[in-house]
Amino acid sequence: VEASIPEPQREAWLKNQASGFKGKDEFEKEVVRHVETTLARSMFNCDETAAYAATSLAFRDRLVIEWNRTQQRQTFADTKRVYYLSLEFLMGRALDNAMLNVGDKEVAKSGLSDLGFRIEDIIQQENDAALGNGGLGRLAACFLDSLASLDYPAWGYGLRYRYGIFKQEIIDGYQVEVPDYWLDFNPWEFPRHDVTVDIQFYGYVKKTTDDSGKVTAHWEGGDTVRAVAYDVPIPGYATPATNNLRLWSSQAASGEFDFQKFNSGDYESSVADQQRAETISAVLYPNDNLDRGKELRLKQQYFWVAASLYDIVRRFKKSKRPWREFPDQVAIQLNDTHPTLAIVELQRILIDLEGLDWDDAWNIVQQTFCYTNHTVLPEALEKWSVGLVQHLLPRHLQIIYDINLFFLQSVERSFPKNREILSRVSIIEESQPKMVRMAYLAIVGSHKVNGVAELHSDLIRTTIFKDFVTIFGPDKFVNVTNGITPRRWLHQANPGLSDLIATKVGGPELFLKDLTLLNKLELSVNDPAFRKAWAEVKLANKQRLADYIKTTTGYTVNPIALFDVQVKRIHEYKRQQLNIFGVIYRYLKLKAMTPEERKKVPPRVSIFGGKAAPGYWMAKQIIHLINSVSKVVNNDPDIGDALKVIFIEDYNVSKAEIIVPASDLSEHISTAGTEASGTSNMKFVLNGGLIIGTCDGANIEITREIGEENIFLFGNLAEDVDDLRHNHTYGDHKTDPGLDQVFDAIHSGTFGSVHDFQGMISAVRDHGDYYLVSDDFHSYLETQDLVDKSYADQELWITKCITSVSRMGFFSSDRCINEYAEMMWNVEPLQPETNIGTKKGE
Ligand code: GPW
Repeated sequence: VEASIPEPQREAWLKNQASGFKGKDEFEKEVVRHVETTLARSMFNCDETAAYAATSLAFRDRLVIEWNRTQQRQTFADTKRVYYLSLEFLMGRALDNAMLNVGDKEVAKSGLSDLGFRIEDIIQQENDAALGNGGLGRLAACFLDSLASLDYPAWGYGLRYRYGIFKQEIIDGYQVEVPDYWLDFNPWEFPRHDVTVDIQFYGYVKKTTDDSGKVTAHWEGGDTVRAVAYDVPIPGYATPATNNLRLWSSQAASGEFDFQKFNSGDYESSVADQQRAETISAVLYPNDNLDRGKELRLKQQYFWVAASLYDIVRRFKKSKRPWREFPDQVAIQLNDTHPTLAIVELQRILIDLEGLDWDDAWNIVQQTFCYTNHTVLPEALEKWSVGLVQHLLPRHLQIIYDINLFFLQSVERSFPKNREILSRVSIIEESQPKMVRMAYLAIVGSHKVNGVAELHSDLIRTTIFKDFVTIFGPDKFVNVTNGITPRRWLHQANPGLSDLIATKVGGPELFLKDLTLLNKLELSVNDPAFRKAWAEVKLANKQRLADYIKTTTGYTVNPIALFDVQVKRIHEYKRQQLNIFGVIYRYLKLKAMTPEERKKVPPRVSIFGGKAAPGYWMAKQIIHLINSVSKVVNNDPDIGDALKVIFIEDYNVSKAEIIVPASDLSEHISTAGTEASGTSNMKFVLNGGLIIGTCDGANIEITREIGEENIFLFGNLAEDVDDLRHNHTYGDHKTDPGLDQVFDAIHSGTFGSVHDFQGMISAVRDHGDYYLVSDDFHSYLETQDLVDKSYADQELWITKCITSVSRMGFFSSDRCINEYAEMMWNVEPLQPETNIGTKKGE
């Protein structure tokens, strides 16, 4: 159906184009209008929630205008687009970001004040969009911000979960999960009830042969579920460019089937069908760095991938280009292996539905896809049982087998008579049951594969993907070190520091667009007024966190104390246990001191936060120990301000925005070789905090950038981990004596029943200490002592902080996105000035 308005009627449209508010009076008018009409309320019935809604709608109106223009511009320009496929987008709140990017936050501030509200309170009304677990999901969100800010024509594709990551409550020291029903009111999404795709599951494959002998496969039968698009505008900073994030929601495919059931009185079963369909996009799987192989998860993956590809192909087909030009128009980035079925689905579309030859189709597929690996942990590498794939996606399994056959044949040609390599690289693992190795499929179906920090990229090339480097050559495997958006993680989270920096390096619209400009700060490192202002900003941020801790936990912490922070998902490889054992050691030492001695110890606040996957028993035990230690230490009259231990409940993006700017020291202490990159390490340093960390992930590059003298590194190196583990099992291995003291204290019941923490102790003493907690304990304690000494010299400490910030420009996600664009996607920005004009007949 032609939806375009004919030429003669367009004048009426042009003269009535929407524009959004200009200036404070119009802003106020728009807010009042939205309260009174959109929300049907009044000044006698306008709470902060309503003010939030109306403010958001006023900014949304402005956003949407640029969004429409950007989409039109991209359509007319007809250039190559990037599609970022991610099962997770950990967006956080949108209003503050919209105000920053649309501009006019000041207008909103004074307008809201006229209307009786404080802008900070209004911003806090919004629920976080928490459609992700941790680093991987937040990286996707930072990438969307950079793609828009750099004017790249790009779309994100994901799932519209009804429930994001669960909310964490701590009850009696234990984690309790509460559902996150965030969609209650969400002004940032636009349902597109006209953009739907019907997705098929189960069924069987029939093959037909035509007169020329060509065989075609037909996937028939099974169930159908409808995907409905929900679009979220993604505004760029200091550019009108506004990209689109399309999230799919599942519904029952409206069918006569349901209707017939309903009419025949089978109402309950028709409702059950409806609910089964809606289940697909109902909830985010809460596992971080862990693959559990659940059927519903595979359904989610195919549902999202198939809907997204249908959409991408539909858009391409409008251009009427030949298929071989598909990779000139489309780059698809796979965020980890979760969307790997997209490779198989595109091959299926091309051969079964579009009639291309296998080889032509496969060339197009390989030229289209790129894959990012985010972990080397074996338990996180996705595998699906052949039986499950066969059952759910029978045609896809056939194609996977064919991909594998042709791949292994080509390997055989290059490495004749090497049976070993064939079984090692086979996409099908010949285990019981047989498994599809998704990472291998992703590598074979892509033209580039990247790791997310230098060490990690080296590790994948030399360990888990070694054979593939031999087969495809080294150029296929590249590194793109992760980054973070300075808009949210400096300017929004830390306006005090951002404003101070602006006085030295030029306005925010300069350094927030080119973060390397921070290096100008180094010229001011000895400027007394600047240093004083720097210290004041940090103290104010610490006071803000101290207030937050007081209201949420009841504990009083002294903002003068060193704030030592570890906030991230709870995982044995991230080693929160090392941190809390270190805290216990410190506590025991304090207890053994005289009051006079204790007064000389630099006071510390150890702050933890993070969620455990609901089924991860050991991670839950770690949370319980932290809370138990917190209770004992914080209520011990001998200790006072010398040590406080705080667990912040329900760590999420919005809480990170309060916590990150307030840290003096943050902990990034994973067992060497296990954390692919880490990204909060970058956030903390960018906000003027120092790091204690292992030689792992991006810590190594942070060290290279800021200088060894500005970071507290400790522990064993990645290259020694295997030998150490071997020695745990086969050598005579003793627990570190300091750690033994800690275990003795736990055993004596100081922190409650030993039984509750026995698992954590056994992991070290009896089960091989896989994460090297004991091996690194001494080095960790020594380095913490060095931290205390350094912090005592505040002048030197501030010099370290300022110097570090000035050297953090490399870690902007803008740099990352430019690297992806050049090395992997071959796409260029589309400058908003370029006025392509209106095509005839469009
Ligand atoms: F296992 N990451 C994550 F690789 O947050 F899939 N969740 C995950 O499930 C995985 C990785 C996966 C993280 C890495 O742990 C972290 O080191 C990295 O900085 C981040 O992904 C972004 O690359």
